[in-house]
Amino acid sequence: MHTYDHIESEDPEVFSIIQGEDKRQAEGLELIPSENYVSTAVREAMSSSLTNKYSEGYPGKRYYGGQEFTDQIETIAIERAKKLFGAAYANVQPLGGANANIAMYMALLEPGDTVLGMDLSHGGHLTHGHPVTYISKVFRFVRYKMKNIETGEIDYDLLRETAIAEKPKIVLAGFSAYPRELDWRRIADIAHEVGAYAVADVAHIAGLIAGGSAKNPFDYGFDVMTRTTHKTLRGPRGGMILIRESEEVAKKIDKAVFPGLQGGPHMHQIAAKAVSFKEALNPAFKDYARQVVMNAKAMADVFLADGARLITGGTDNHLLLLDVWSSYEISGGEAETLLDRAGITLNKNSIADDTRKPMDPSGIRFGTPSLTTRGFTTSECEAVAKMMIEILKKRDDETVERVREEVRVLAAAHPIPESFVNLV
Ligand code: DSN
Repeated sequence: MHTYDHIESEDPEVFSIIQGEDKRQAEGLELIPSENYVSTAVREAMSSSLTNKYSEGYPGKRYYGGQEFTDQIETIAIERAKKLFGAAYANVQPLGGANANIAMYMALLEPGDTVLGMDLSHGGHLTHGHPVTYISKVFRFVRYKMKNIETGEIDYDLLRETAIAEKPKIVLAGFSAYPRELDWRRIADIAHEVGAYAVADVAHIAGLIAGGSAKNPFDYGFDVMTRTTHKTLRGPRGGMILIRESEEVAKKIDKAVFPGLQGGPHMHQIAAKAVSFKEALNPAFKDYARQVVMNAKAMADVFLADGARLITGGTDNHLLLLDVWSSYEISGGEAETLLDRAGITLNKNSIADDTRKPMDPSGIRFGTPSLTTRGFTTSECEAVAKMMIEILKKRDDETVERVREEVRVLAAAHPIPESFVNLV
C-alpha cells in the first residue's frame, strides 16, 4: 500500500481523488496495452528530492551548479539504457515519447524534408505526422501500409518503390497499434539504399525487446530508436532516444533534445528511469516479457475460436486489435464503455481502413503488459477474454454486474506487486 500522509492532511480533496484512482487500478483489470504498473522503487525515485533540481545540459556540462548527484544519476541511466538495448549512445532526457520523436526529427531533418512512415490507420502513431500535429507542418510525411490486413504483412515492395520515388531522409518503422513483428532488415536496407536514416519507434515493444521476446532493430542495421520508458518496459512515464553507433548522430540528438526542444530535464524522472532499467536488466524480466506475449496469444486464440476478426489475424507481441463492429455488431466506443463498467479497461481504436469515425471506430485495442505484471498466466487471460466476449454479446446489466464481481475477485487474487525482485 502506498502512503499519502501529507497529501491526506494538507489537501484532502486531491488525496481522495488519488485514493479513488488507486482503488480503480487495484479492483479492475487494466488491458490498455500502453499501460503498466511501476514498482514502489520507481515511485520513490519519482517523488525524491531530485524533482527540486534544475540541470540544463548533460553530465559534466551543465548550466547550473550543484550537479554532483544529478550527473551521477543521469550517467547511470544512460549506461543502463545502452546495456539494455545494445546502443552506443543514449539520451534519457525526453519527457515523453512525443518529445523523443520530435527531437529525433529535429536532429536528423531540415524543415521540408520527407519522412516515410507507417500509415496511421495501419498502426502508426500521431507523432508520425498526423495532420493535427504541428510537426506535420514542418516536415513532409508519406506513408506505407499493410499489404494484407488479415495477416499484417507489410507491402515491402511498395515501401521500396515509395522510398525511391519520394527520397525520404528518414524511413520510420514502428507503431502503437500493430500486433506483428516487422522485417526490420528489409526496412533498414531500403532506408540505406535511398540514403535515409532507419529509425524505429519501439515505444510499445521496448520491454519485449529488452526481455528478448521481440527483435531488436539495432541487430538489423537500424540507426536510431525512439521509445517511451513506460508501457512494456515498466518504467516511469517518459521518453528516450538510442543511437546504434554514430557519434555524429548522437551529438545531433543531444543538441536537439537540449537546448533544441526541452529545458531542464526532469531528474526525478531520470532517476526513476534508472531504477526501472535495473529492473529490466534482471533476468526475471525475460520471463515477464515471454509471459506477456504468451498471454496475448492465449487471448487471441479465444477470440479466434469465437469467430471474431482480429486485425492481422492474431498477435506476435503484447497487443490485439479486435474489429468489434464486424465481429459483435457493436462500435468500439460502446464496447469500451460497456467493458469499463465491468472493470475491464481498454481503448476504442480505429482499425485499418476504418469506415467509422475515430471517436467511435470499429475496433478496440487491448493487451497484456499490466495483467502479466500482476502474475496472470495464459489460463487467467483466457478467462478474461471469455468474460469480454460474454459482455460484448449479451450487453445486459445483469451480465455486466456479474462479470464486474468476477473481475473484482480475479483482481483481488492478483494484487499489484510492489517490487519485481524475484518475481516473474
Ligand atoms: N498513448 C500511447 C498509446 O496508447 O499507444 C501512445 O502514445
